[in-house]
Amino acid sequence: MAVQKTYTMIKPDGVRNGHIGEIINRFERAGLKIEEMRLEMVTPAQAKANYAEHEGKPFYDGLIDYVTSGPVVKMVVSGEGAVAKVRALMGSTNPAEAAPGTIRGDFGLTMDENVIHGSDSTESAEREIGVFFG
Ligand code: IDP
Ligand code: MG
Repeated sequence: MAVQKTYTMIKPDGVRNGHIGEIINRFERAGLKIEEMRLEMVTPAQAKANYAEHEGKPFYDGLIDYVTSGPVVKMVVSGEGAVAKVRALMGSTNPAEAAPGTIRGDFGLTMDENVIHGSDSTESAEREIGVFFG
């Protein structure tokens, strides 16, 4: 497995509910390195670019409203197999189904407020790093 970079973002509920430190701690404990980090809003253009694959789905408008509703923490992290490692630390999309010990399992509230985003492939990671840090 090669060293990879991935894009990950603590969503507005994760920031609002005070989980920034715990999440970064979990990344560092897992051997991931924080390469870039910004606490700021997601612009509407960034939200639409990041979630283009979901356009037209019933939850799309709510998702864009939610992810632009408050500050987030945008990060690029690197490490061996970083894409899959971040996804494993995140847990399943639906917090009700996410395993205990995962970020969504421990802090997730609902499908809409599920604490964290992480790129799902190296291709997505490259695209999303460009969207948020390009
Ligand atoms: P992922 O974040 O685990 O990659 P995706 O299926 O790519 O999951 O969905 C992107 C985001 O859209 C989810 O994290 C969640 O916030 C939201 N979402 C996905 N499916 C639903 C749904 O059925 N209802 C409400 N929100 C959803
Ligand atoms: Mg996804």
